[in-house]
Amino acid sequence: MPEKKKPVVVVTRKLPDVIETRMMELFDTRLNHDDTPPGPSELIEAVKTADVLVPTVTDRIDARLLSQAGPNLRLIASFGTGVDHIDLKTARQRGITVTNTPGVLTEDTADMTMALLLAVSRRLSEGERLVRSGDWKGWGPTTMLGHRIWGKRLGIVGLGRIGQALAKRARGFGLSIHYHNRRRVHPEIEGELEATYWESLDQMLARMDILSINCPHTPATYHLLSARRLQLLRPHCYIVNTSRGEVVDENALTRMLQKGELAGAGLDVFEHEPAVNPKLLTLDNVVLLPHMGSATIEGRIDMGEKVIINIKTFIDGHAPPDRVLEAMF
Ligand code: 8YV
Repeated sequence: MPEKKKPVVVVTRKLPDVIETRMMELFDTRLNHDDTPPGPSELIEAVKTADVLVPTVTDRIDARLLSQAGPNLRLIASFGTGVDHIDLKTARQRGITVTNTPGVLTEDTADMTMALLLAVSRRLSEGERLVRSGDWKGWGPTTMLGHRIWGKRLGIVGLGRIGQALAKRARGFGLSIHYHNRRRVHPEIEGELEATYWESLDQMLARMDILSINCPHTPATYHLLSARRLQLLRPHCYIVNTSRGEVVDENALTRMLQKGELAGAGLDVFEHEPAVNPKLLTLDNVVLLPHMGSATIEGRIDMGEKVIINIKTFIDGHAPPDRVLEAMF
């Protein structure tokens, strides 16, 4: 019997070696060895030739690109949890299944959120810059004072998987947990986290000491933290974002930080990545990271394994475990 033709899988970025090796064994895989993000023409070529496309957050899979897809493209197995870079509606209309990699980056992202929360409130980056500058004159009773987080109120916008993992950690640091969600979480989870639900985001904002953004970016959450809502936060409040830059109006946030209308911000994500509002770079009260919330070796391998399982089950004729449905977002 002739051997079944392997599906053509186009991977847009460099993935961990073990993942790439396994993909080469299983599929007719086209890798990106030097990790240069593909330009528009390379993406068009990819969707024309692939049976399966494996993009990441840095690839814009919009309606225009999908309109150029060849008849073989049946699956987009994204390497990542967020799917705001993919036009899900157009994919569905064209009969293309979309999968993602949920669950495996929850703990790493929650760790990074907690790290940013501490870094901004205790001025870690500023302190480090001071030591490295050689200008440190020694300990002083009133130098480098930050704010205590124990006993403060943490408002979580989006108490999903990552939000809950953050809440568990934050409780250990003595923070009380407040949250706003589209839907209230199960009473058992609320009880376990001793979390207070705020149906009104506006009301919650006005009462928090620290705010963490943990909801996905969707049309409904674009600029959820608008200029008007940011104004509801009190001037001593810190804001942390490890979700997507688009959820917060970055210009409005920057203006408030400049004017001292907010105490500080810890940002791992930006509205126009990799571009960062240049004014943010000049501020001392912000900690800025290059979208590294889930960047652990273990996490990347787990994500790759999820991608492989999704492709394998799909080509074997089954529903892949991490199918993304528009209604989920
Ligand atoms: C990933 C992320 O590293 O998965 C996500 O949604 O934001 C990141 O942590 C990235 O998306 C990989 O494509």
